[in-house]
Amino acid sequence: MLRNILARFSRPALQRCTSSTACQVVRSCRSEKVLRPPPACPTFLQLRGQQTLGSASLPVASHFMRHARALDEERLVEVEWEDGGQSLYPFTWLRDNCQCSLCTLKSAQARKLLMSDLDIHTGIDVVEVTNDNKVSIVWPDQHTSMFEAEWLKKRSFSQEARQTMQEELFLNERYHWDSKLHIPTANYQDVLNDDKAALAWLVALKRVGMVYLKGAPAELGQVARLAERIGYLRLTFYGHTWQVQDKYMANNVAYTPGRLSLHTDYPALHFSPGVQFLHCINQAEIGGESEVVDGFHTAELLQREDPEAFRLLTSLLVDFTDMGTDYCDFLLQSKKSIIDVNAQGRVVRINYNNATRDSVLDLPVHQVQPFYRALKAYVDIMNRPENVVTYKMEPGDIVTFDNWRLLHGRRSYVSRPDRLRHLEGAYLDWDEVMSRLRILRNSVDEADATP
Ligand code: OGA
Ligand code: NM2
Ligand code: ZN
Ligand code: ZN
Repeated sequence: MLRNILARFSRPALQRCTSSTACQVVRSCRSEKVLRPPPACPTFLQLRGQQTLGSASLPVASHFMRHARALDEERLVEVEWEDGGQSLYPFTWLRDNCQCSLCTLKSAQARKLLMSDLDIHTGIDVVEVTNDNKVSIVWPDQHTSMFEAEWLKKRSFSQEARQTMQEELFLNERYHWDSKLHIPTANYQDVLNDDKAALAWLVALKRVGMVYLKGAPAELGQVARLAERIGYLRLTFYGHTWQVQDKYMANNVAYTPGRLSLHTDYPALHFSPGVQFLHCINQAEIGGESEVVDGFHTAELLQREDPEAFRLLTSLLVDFTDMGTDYCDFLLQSKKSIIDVNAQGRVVRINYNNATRDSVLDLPVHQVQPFYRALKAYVDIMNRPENVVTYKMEPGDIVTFDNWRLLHGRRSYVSRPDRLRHLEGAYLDWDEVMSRLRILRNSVDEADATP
């Protein structure tokens, strides 16, 4: 069941997924279900109904226009579609988005028209539907604009159309999980070589927050190759890629054999890395198991169970610090709330590493104990066995995950010089990952549409 769900995420049209090999690309490594959507998210069934991933990017059946007219009072153009539906487009928006070569640089798909040249009170002289299914507009200064039906349809201002478009662009619907998660798994070589496998990987990375890749060579350089498959990696003070090993005079607790409690990486950066890759080159014989938790799921549990703690963790700014020498010398300071929510109150990022949380705490004295109580409440929820997924990486395994969402940890291990535990890591940002996802989706769609 999960396999189908994940495969479906990666496909532009649900019904086209049935026997395709893309369905096999990302699969769960344990059997039977568990992605449980939170109450705030649509259920699988609802998502199925919406078909949000693909409807706008598919080679859709043409939308024909019956009629277009100017509503001069409201300064809106009303388009009537063949199916009887109507869409409204503001005059100002239409003028701003004229597609002619004076107003748009075609080679960059970018606006040439300057804001200073846009009349935001413009009227319309003539509007009509042409024989080749375009809206033609003549503006009062006799400038002419042409808009294709498909182009207009996708940009409809209705609530439903906007939601469909935003979902296609950003894949914001997420699947929350607990300890019963079957980590989506794909083959490393497939992801490098096959576009459908790469697309399935990135879609599951966005939707679920984590994908396990198996079958990489147990040698350095693989996280960099994987980053190049996407675009480029994110350089930080720990280097382009970094080696998680027991190091003498470690500049980070990660470079010791000690236990790492559940954390997100690098809250000491105001813009922390969105995505993390960890590649196991060598594993310890004793210890070194990995733990992961869905930070969004657990944040929503906190919100439900302890609203006051949630309020404090989403509002109080906590200081983080990191200092040392690696790529070069560094002395970072940041201020973040442990849980970031967006304007709609939805959890969008977790910022928490207990090792780099600063002893400088910029709070009035009476807020200190309430802050600790709130943080403890969140950490207690994270650590509940029903929320934690545990696994032990083997040489050649790569875990790829959403560092804005997952908290990850590592059990302590017995360090042996003759069998050094060694992971190679790299960071990326979500903009680059989503860019590759959109490009892959377009090319996979096109390949599928070609008979
Ligand atoms: C880290 C980390 C995990 C591990 O280096 O930040 O989380 O298994 N490492 O060593
Ligand atoms: N490393 C693994 O926030 C952190 O310090 C996470 C970063 C050292 C690159 C660890
Ligand atoms: Zn123009
Ligand atoms: Zn880490």
